[in-house]
Parts: sequence; structure tokens; C-alpha cells
Amino acid sequence: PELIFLDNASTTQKPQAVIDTLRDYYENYNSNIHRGIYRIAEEATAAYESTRNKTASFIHAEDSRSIVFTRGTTESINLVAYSWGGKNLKAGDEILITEMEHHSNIIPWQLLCERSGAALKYIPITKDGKLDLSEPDKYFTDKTKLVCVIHQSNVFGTVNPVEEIVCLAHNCDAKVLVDGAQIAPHHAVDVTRLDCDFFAFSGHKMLGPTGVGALYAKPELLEEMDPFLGGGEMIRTVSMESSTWNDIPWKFEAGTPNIAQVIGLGAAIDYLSELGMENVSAIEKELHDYARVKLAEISGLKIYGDREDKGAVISFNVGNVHSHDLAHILDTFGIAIRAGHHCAQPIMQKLGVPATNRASFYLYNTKEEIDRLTEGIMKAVEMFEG
Ligand code: C6P
Repeated sequence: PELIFLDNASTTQKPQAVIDTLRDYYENYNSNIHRGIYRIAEEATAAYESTRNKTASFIHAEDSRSIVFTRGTTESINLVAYSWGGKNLKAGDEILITEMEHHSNIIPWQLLCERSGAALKYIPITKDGKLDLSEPDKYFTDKTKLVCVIHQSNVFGTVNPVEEIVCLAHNCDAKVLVDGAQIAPHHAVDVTRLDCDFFAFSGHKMLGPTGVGALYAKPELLEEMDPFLGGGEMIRTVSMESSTWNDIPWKFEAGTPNIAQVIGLGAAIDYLSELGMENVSAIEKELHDYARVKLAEISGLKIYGDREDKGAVISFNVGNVHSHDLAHILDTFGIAIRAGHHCAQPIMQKLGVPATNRASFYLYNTKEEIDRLTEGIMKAVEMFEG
């Protein structure tokens, strides 16, 4: 009960409503979906498919066929790399990403470049944690076929100008994939207004269970893409020689999916929708504003990419204290923060540091917890530096 959990960019705690929903499925109607001709199987199918509708409304997608359930952001991005990238990229083409990306939005493109012969280019970041879009013509060219960008940085909290990037990309006929892992839990998302082609996010970072997330893709793209995984349920017909595919989005959901987790994600979306995403953002902004002021009181503490207009994520180092040591000492005070490279090693290289500490806030955190964090850091620094 005393735990202060400030590692919400990594994963979030779950409300009782989500835990109860998982339990209800396993206790009362556990069965496979899309297959059984009996009552509980129909109930499970309806609950699973109703999450698809909720997910579409949550991110303002017009057509629920544009929502593919995956294991999370990482799988969603890999799905696009294989199924869209495999068909559409060749030597001479370019994939444009940024120096701010999480490894999940770097590695799939490096692998795709190896397979296809396409080249990977990076939009640079500035020292203060922003994308440097001052010379767009250098990066957005007629060779650019795909642009992949993180919406909110998991290291700095910077919210990138995705609408502007989508315009620049579409002007050169490139598709855009948005890594929405850190935006979907914290701010209202409207994929229709953004006009992005793909949007990936994870359920566990927005109060939902682990093992579930989604890929939004424009339906016409899903129609023309090849399947990602082969197996049951993604087919229409199978003969010994060849097969035909199910309709979208089921063409991309091979095998028995994470049924309980998808239904649990539906409960998380209900919870957030009832609160209202504007209220979630407002709570977090207040926490972030407060934390910036409090942490600034600590002598020798440096915040990376510090700015007012960003998400509630603060990366910092204090004096010469190694981030792992600080996180370890804070843990002994019952405070959980993340320390390390945050799966964003190119950012660390750019900042010239091996690692940072990171405190990331969510709607259930409080100002008292931020006071305890501040006191904890001061005590830890005293221990290390005398
Ligand atoms: N970032 C963090 O502590 P998965 O693991 O597939 O749910 O999400 C991957 C991912 C992709 N993009 C961004 C921007 C992310 O922040 C993450 C996950 C966690 O920062 C764990 S490394």
C-alpha cells in the first residue's frame, strides 16, 4: 500500500474494473472465439468484438475493420514492417525515422532494410529533446516511402508535431506510421484527423492487461497487405495447394488470440472514456508542472528535454550518482522509477550519457508522492556524495 509507482511509461497499474473483467471471463464464459456454436463462445466473441468497436472509437477510427489486435506496440510495428514493408519497399527506397525512437520503432526497420535493400534515414533531435524539422527537404524526398515517428517520447515526454510530419510525408507520397505507445494512454487521439496510415499502441500502458495492443491501419492498406502470421482463423479456404484469406481485420489475427486480455482492454478503455481523456491529460499536466518545480529544488539535478508543454515524463541525472544506484536507493524507500537507457540508446548517445533516471506519472499519482520522490532523491544524493 505504501508503494509509490512512478514507472508508468513502462507499464501501468490496473484498476479493479479491469481485474474483475478478466476474472469474470475466466470464471463465467471462458471459451474460444469465432468458432463455438454455443452460448459462452458467442458471449466471448461478442465481448472480444465489442472491444474492437471501443478501440476504434477511442482513437476516432471511422471503421472498426481498421483495428487489428496484436500483443502490443512492438508486434504492431513488426506487422507493418513485414506485411506492408515486404511488399512495398525495394533497393533505392528510404524509410525515414527519428533519433527519438524507441528500439521497437528502429529494429523492425533495420531488419526490413536488410531484407529489402532500402535505406534508413533519421530526422535528428536537438539537445533539448525536440525533433529538428528545420530542413525538411533534406529528409522528405521522392525516395521516402515510409515515415515512422514516435508521438510522445518515452524518454523526454516531448509530443511531436505528427500532423505536420504526416503532411510532409504525404506530400512526397510516403506512408506514415505513428508509434502511439506513450500518447494513447495520456491524451485524446484522433487518427482520422491526424490522417496517419498506421498507428500502434499497447494496452498495458493504459490500464489494460499485458499481452494486448492494437494496430490501426487504413482499411485499404490492410486489404492489400499480405498476412503476417499464418494459421487458423486468418483463412477463408484452405486446400492442399493454396489458401485464401479471411476479411480484414481477421486476416491478421491468426490462431487463438489473447481473448481475456482483449476483453480486459475493453474495460480499460471504458474506464478511461468515463473519466474523459481531457481530464486524464489535465491531471497529468498538474503533476508534471508540480514535479518540475520540486525537482528543480535539488541541487545538481539535470532534467533532459525539460519543457512545460510535454507529457508527464521526466528524465534526469543528479550530480555524479549513477542512475542505477539512485533507482536502487529509491526502491528501498518504496519508490519505483526506471533507470537505464529506456530502450532508446540513440537518444543516450545523442545526450552523451550512458543512462538516465526516469519518473513517469499517471492519473493515480499524487503531489504527495512527488514530495516523497524529491525527499528520496535528496536523501540518496546525501548518501552518495556525503
Ligand atoms: N516503452 C518504457 O519503459 P511494448 O513493449 O510493445 O508494449 O511497447 C514498446 C514501446 C514502443 N514505443 C514506445 C514509445 C515505448 O515507450 C514502448 C515501451 C517502455 O519506456 C518499455 S521499454
